[in-house]
Parts: sequence; structure tokens; C-alpha cells
Amino acid sequence: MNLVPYQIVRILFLLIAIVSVIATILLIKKMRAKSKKWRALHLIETEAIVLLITLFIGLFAGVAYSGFPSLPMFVKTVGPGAGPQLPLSSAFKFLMNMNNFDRVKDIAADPNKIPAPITRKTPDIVNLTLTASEVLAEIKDGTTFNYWTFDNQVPGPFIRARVGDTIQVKLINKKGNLHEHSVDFHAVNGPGGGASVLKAMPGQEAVFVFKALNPGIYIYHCASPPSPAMHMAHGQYGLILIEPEEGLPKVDREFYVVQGEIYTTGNIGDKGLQAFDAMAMLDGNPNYVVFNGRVGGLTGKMEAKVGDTVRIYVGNGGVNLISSFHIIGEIFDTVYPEGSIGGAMFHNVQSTIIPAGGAAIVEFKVEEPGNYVLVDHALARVDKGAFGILKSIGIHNGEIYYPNPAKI
Ligand SMILES: [Cu+2]
Repeated sequence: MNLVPYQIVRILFLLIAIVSVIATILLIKKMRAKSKKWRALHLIETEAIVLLITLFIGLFAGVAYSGFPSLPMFVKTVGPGAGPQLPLSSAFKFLMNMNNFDRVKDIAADPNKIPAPITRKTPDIVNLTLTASEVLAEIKDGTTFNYWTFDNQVPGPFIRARVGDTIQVKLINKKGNLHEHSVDFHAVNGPGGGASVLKAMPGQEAVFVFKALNPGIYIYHCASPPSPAMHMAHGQYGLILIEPEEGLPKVDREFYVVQGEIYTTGNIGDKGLQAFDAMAMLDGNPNYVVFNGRVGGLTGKMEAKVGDTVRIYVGNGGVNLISSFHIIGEIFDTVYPEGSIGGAMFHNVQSTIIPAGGAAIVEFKVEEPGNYVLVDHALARVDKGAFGILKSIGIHNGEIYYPNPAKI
């Protein structure tokens, strides 16, 4: 979609705001300079009219285009960072260069795109590169957001390694980006999960090496200032699987799903470019709760056959909500709770809790053909976008599911 009209309106608003400020300064100056009462009053009238008109237009622009004008630039917090407000200079640069940002047609990571299981029996060196990129993509049809990503997708690429592996990561912060980016791997033992080393300014690179000591499924995410939460709320998270020495049991299908939240200043469903809402993020009230980055991010992409064993790696990028992950019409035969591999496993589970910044592995066998709907069973979130469909193809099993009881 063409964002030029939005850009023009927002730049106009900026100009209007600047005129308002100048008018106010002039008013004060002139009032001070002219001591005579009648003269001061005359000036007040002129300047007040300018102020009122500019403020009225400014307010109208703010309502009509709910993005930039209501951006809470000056939110204050008491955290160790400066808080989740976008730097004013970045917002301005973004507006001026909006049409130069890459457009990604489908920001959703393909849930099928998972590296093959590891078959080697000894540790190795694993090299990987992640590219931080700030792009424009749709949350839903006609609703655009400035995503910050790893490799132009949300979640970032699924990374697969084995316990004992030495993992060498290069982070490229793409030229043209406006912010520092980094990676904190929850699979790391060491300060910052690597983020204190693996951080780069736009146009720069960083390298970090770590040894995978603990098997499990882990979140990785950007942890850069002014607020790691803000970077995650723009889409910078993904999963890294550290397989145990013996590997995981073989299954027929594996899928990659990560829940996330999008905080926008407009109303849910608003069209056009939506600005990030720092205050809504602090309040933990997202407009959108999504699987794989956007509304419908999994739709038409997940398929299995009746009789297949299915494993889903489910992460939760947060940044605020705990997911009550559930698949309508399925029972998880096995859950690796909180992504733990090697610990106690759960069996016969309906909904499993996935903490913000956590993950789980769920496994089940598909018994019937049809559509199985993935949800966060805090079901109001389905209305905010937290749903996906696993389509099962095959022959109806007449012994466990009776769609037509009259024929039994
Ligand atoms: Cu970042």
C-alpha cells in the first residue's frame, strides 16, 4: 500500500506543531516587549487565533491519523533503561524515510521452516548469521506496522544445535536501520545471554561465541536500549533448540510457532500505518496478540496427515502475556513444560502455560481429518488475532469421532 498520504499528514502535523510553538514564543516575547495594555491585548488576540487554529488542526490530525501525533514520546519509567519511548530523532527519521524502508509481503515466519534433526553423535561448531532489519509489513490486510526483525521475519529463524556444540553467531545490523540491535540467547550461560557482546549499531556487525551446555528449547531476542521490551514488541524474538546428545524422538511433522504482542496507538482493526504505543506496552494491553508476527500468520501453512505424529515448538515472545496454549480438538500426548528437555514431562494435557520469554514443546497424534485451531485459550485474545489452523488430511476414523451418531 502507498504510505505517502500518511507521511504527508504526519509531516504536516509536525509543521503545525512547530508553528504552534513559534506562535507561543512570539506571543510571550511581544507581551513582554509591549507594556501598554491595549497593545498587548491586540497581540494576544492575533496570536491566540493562530494558536487555536493550529491546535485545532493538530488535534484533528491526531484523531484522524492515530499514529505519530499521539506517540507517547516522553513516557517515563523507573527501569534501568531510558524507557520504551521511541527517540524523537528516530521517529522523525522514520517519517522522512518511510518509503525507503523495505516492505515485507508476509512477515510471518513459515511454521514449516525448521532445520532437520541433528544426526551427528559428537559436538561441532555451528556458524550462524542473523540480520537485524527494520521493515514495513502488514499486521493484517491494510494495517501496516514498522516491524523490527531478525532476517525479515517474525519470529526470527529457527536455530537448531546440539548440546556441547560451540555456536558462533554473527549479528549484522542492516544499514538504514535507526536503532542499535542485539541478541540475548536464553540458551547461553553468561552475562546478558550474549547481548552485552552481540550488539551493533546500524551498518555494523558483531560476533559472539558460546557453548551450549543445557538441552532445551529457548527464546532468543533483542535486548537493546532504550528498552528490550520495546524491541521485542516490534518483533525481535525467535527460538533456538539445543537438542540432547541422543536427539529427540522421531516424529512425522515439526512446526515452529511463536506468540507475540503488538501495541499500536490506534484502535484494533484500524487501517493504515500504526504507530507503536509505549504506554499500552507498559500497561500490558496489546491491540494484537498473534502467532508468527501477524493476524493469520499460520493460516494455510500447517498441514498433517491422519496418523501423523506432530511436534510443535511453541515460544512466547511476550512481552507481557502468559500464553495458555491450546489446540481445539486435540490433547497433547506429551508436553515438555517450559521448554525443558531432560526434566519431567507432562502427558495428556489440554492447555499448557508458556511464560513470556519462554517456550514449550507439545506432541500429539492426529486422529481425525479436519481443521484444528491453535489458540491462546485466554480466548479474548483470539479476537485480537491469536489463532492458527492445522489442517489434517485423511480418512475419517469411525471409532473415535462420530460426526453422524445416527450411523453408528
Ligand atoms: Cu533490537
